[in-house]
Amino acid sequence: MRTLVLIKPDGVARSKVGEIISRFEDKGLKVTALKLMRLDKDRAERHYAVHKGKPFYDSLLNYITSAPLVAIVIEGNNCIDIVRKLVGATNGAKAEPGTIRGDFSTGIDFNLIHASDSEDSAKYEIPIFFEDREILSLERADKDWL
Ligand code: FUP
Repeated sequence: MRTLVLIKPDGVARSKVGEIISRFEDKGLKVTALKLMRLDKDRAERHYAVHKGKPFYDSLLNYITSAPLVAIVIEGNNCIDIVRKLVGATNGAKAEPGTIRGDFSTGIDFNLIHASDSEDSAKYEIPIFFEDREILSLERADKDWL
């Protein structure tokens, strides 16, 4: 199973890339693709197509394209649910302490991170950021313990 994680422009600008990736690695998940990139408007519109027409859509697009982000493919058992739990509630003010948003965000406008919410979403979102050949097949050295 795969999921897409984005460390959004605030997470990159606030130098939280290492800490955020560590949370997924510490949990026992695998990073199988990783890219620092500036998202163009076309890809941002595809990624957030489900939110088109909503009041926050334009500001969301501005935010996600405003500066570099880090796109990551994560793999592992139940990775979609596990990653969503580690990320926390959408609004950082409501997210539990110990989650990424709960620890680093105070609101909904800048909430540091995106994570696919279902297998269908992951299958839709991953190709927006990565070609198949950019997602590597690799094993963790500690795989027998995870
Ligand atoms: P999440 O799955 O937790 O990332 O949240 P959503 O897919 O519902 O929303 C995507 C992004 O839209 C959020 F990260 C922030 C933004 N958003 C708002 O700005 N206002 C809202 O009311 C809902 C979402």
